[in-house]
Amino acid sequence: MFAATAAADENPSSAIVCGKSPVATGTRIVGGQNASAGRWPWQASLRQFGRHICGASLINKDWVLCAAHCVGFPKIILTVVLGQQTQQGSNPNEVSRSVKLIIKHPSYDPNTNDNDIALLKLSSSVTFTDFIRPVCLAADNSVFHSGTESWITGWGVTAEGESLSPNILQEVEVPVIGNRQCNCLYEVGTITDNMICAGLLEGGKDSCQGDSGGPMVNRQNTVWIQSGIVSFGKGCARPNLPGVYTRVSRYQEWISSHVCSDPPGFVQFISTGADSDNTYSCSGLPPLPTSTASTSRTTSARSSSKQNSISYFLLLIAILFSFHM
Ligand code: 4AZ
Repeated sequence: MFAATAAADENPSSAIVCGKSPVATGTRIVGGQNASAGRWPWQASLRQFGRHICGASLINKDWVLCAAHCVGFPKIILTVVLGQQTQQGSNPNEVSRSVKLIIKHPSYDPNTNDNDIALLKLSSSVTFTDFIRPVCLAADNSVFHSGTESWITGWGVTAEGESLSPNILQEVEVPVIGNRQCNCLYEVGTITDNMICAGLLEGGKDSCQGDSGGPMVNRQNTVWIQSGIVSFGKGCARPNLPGVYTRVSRYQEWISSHVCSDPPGFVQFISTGADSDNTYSCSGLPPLPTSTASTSRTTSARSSSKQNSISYFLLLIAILFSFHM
């Protein structure tokens, strides 16, 4: 009895422990700040020949979530490092694993960045500590309204065009920008339902090269829920060009189909009130998905069928008239 409890505490299920940061409070990431050790215990560094190439996030004891565009390399040259605060120097809490399996989403499209998601299985399980813990994942019925405050973390460069990465993990807070508005800011059609945008319209805060694959998270009560995976953007921190993230909630089924033992914690993220994005419009966007819009669409469908009847009637008159001639 005692032994069973102790064993359960040593390796508790990911769905129960997910998303709890032992560091209560705290902003390269562009425009961010140094993160304190242990604040983002799911943050992983994906390394190629020992060099940081991308971020990733721990979702249970055996798997990290990453971007498909990060894993174009053979698994033999990749390692996943967890529990790090700095890229260089000694990290007493650091644990490193090689990669046993890479599962890229079968519908990943490198041209459009659609479905930019991949799962990496670690060579052996990790033990959770205050510095190594899984994040919760946004369940498929999650809703993120425009303005929802989100945090992104990573060792990516701190300015567009820079080549040197920061040593200390960076964090930055940015609001969600709804898909309608984000489509208007990029070219309409660029932002699919599998993506979620976040950033400041005035620019200055963003993810950047080297942050790819890493998590965007949102706090709900006491747990952190991953809503996005750093995917792409036009430059970094430019005004009116927010960062674009893979929308994690669209992949609950896909993730669950591959990660079977110790299932990750899927948590529904709820936004309350009205979403200002629903009334956002620009040319080229489909009609507003509001009830008035759907009513007017029904009306216009009805009126167009009425117009059709009139046309047929006139055509019939014309045919009858031509017979009389
Ligand atoms: C990159 O090159 C990259 N501002 C990642 C994120 C963003 C831009 C570029 C978003 O990995």
